[in-house]
Amino acid sequence: MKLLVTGGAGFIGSNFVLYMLEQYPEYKIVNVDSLTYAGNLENLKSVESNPNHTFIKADITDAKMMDELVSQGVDVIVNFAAESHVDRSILEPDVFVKTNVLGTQVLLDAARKYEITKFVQVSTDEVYGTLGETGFFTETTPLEPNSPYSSSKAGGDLLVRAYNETFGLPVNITRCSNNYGPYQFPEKLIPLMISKALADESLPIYGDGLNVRDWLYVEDHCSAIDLVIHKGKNGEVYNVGGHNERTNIQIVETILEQLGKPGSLMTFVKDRPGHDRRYGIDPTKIMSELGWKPKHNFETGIKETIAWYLQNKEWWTRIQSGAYQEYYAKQYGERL
Ligand code: NAD
Ligand code: TDX
Repeated sequence: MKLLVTGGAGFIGSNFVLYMLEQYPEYKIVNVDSLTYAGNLENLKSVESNPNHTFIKADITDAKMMDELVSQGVDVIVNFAAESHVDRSILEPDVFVKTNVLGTQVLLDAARKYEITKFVQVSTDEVYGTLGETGFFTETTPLEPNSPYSSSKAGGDLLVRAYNETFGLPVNITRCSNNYGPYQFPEKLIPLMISKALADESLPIYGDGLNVRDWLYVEDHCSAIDLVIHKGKNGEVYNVGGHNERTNIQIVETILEQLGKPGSLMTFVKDRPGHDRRYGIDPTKIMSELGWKPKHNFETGIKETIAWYLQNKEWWTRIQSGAYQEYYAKQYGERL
């Protein structure tokens, strides 16, 4: 099988490429990534000389290039490429629409033209909007995205749905909850808080810190996508999550405790505009229909993740220079 994986130099995409090359040593992977601030070839060092992995630096909005790549015989496209950070989407929404909506349409056109066997759109629970204190997102929950990021992901999802209905393109959409694990860019909650705590700097908690996220170890997300590629029923959406809901304060307290740092580092700052209160995934469909089961529980997963960031300090300190500092000042400058 030949897979075209987009965004395979980012957090989840690179974990997925490494996972698939290990699971299926005979599969060929063409990894397309434009290497934005979030793309990092260091994540792929261990497969640099693997003849079944080819990296191509290209933008998914480049129709000519995507046409050329898909024309070379691709079975499945897995689309991870996206602008993925909610706070950045509030500062600069335009690139989110370009990559997440237009980029998806460009890939869908190439997929359709060369009649690939499946298009997998890696989406997010954020397209469903926000939950109250009870209930869960199911695949039939209406889409009510609240941020420029989530609305651009919802736009991409709707195009995927339309290409299935209108052109008969075989597709699946996965909607996963918050991921954590190795290679996550230190702008997202868990790696940001680990890096700040290690530097004995303030940990910026938005609002009252009681917003709830449903955390899944990245490898469990990869195994879900693997199953969807091989067993997903045409046109279906699959929610992915492991019932690991935590408030942001709980997450930060766990990190501080494990690093032996004081609670006084927690700093409550101005809330994120449009901040979704709670996400919670109902994964019944993928568990009962495809037999998916997460392997990692949060207690061990977070320990392993913290250990990874401690062992790979160079990986994230290199990232936290130049452009990252500018972003951090813009995002947190007035808040801290
Ligand atoms: P990430 O920001 O770490 O990685 C995104 C990758 O896409 C980067 O390597 C970047 O260089 C690449 N990219 C961006 N724009 C591109 C373009 N125009 N052309 C080609 N490549 C481009 O994101 P992530 O956290 O790994 O998320 C991957 C996917 O999973 C996204 O689609 C995201 O919406 C989805 N998702 C993420 C989470 C999460 O918790 N991180 C949860 C559910 C779904
Ligand atoms: O400095 C911070 N302080 C803070 O309190 C940051 C960066 C975040 N937060 C809060 C906001 C959220 O309630 O922590 C929670 C998690 O924030 P993020 O890590 O930015 O993730 P989130 O907004 O939930 O979105 C993530 O999960 C779904 C990913 O970034 C998306 O790509 C994915 O689709």
